[in-house]
Amino acid sequence: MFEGLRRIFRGLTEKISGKISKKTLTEILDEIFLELVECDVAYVVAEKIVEEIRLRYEERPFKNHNEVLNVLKEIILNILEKASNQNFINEITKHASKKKPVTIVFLGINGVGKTTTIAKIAKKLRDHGFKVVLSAADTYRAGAQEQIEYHAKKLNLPIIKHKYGSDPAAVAYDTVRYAENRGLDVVLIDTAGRMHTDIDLVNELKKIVRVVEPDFKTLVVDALTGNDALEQAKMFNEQVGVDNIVIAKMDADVKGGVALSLAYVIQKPIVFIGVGQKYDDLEKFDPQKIVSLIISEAK
Ligand SMILES: Nc1nc2c(ncn2[C@@H]2O[C@H](COP(=O)(O)OP(=O)(O)OP(=O)(O)O)[C@@H](O)[C@H]2O)c(=O)[nH]1
Ligand SMILES: [Mg+2]
Repeated sequence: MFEGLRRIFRGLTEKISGKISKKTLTEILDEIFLELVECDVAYVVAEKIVEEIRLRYEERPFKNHNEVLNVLKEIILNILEKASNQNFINEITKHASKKKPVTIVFLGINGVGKTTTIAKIAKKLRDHGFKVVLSAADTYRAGAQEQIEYHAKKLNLPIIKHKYGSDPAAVAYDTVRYAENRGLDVVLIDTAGRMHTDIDLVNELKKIVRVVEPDFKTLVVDALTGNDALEQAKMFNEQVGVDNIVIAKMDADVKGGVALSLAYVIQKPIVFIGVGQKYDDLEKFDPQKIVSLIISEAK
């Protein structure tokens, strides 16, 4: 994870510790800008990083490695912290104390990791003592129901499903009723992956949202899709509304820019990152930890 960004900042640290001319600084920063963009850092975010470094250097040239590292850490932390802080489990606890069940609809394009993320979150909630039910509201993709049923069995959780081709909003609605009747705490609603440009499927999502009025609309994006993840987040937010975000497949992404881009541009809570295919491969999004992965002393 984050190897690309780590390499860029290591190189940069070497180049700007010590006295350099304004012209050299500009050349170095131009190069860094392009490297950042190649690592999936959105244009505006790369620009922000480079300008911050320039300002800080012009205020006071960096004397040594340590000074550079401290400034870079501060800049990156500021960007990551734009994703407002939200402790997912605390948030669910808070909601559940007022109204049960807490309902969460998962959104995202095909194959990003929605169903896997639901299973991981279901396990986490179950382990925290919440009574969880899964909703197989992907009635569209062949094999989708069997996939989420498999997780329900493995995790020993109830699941509500209808036939393939049936109305996903009806499945979601039935799951909420089921939870209400049994006093369950949390409903996790799986949905069919859809391109954000597919109007019919987006309308179907809107219908689910109208019918169940979820407490959270959680967008799942795939770290490997780079800048497209940002476009997806913008579109889903405009079309359906997004309350918080999970970045899946961080483990498979060597670049790392997507976390910076989403945090800075979308400014919604990033609640988890997916770091593998197993149930426990879901970590809290921790800006401090990410900064220490990205900015580290060369070894
Ligand atoms: N390495 C890695 N793989 C993941 C992660 N999350 C999901 N996957 C894998 O990504 C693939 C797609 O995951 P799904 O959960 O089926 O994705 P989906 O969004 O539900 O897909 P559709 O239902 O087809 O839209 C599977 O092979 C998962 O095992 C992750 O954090 N890391
Ligand atoms: Mg799925």
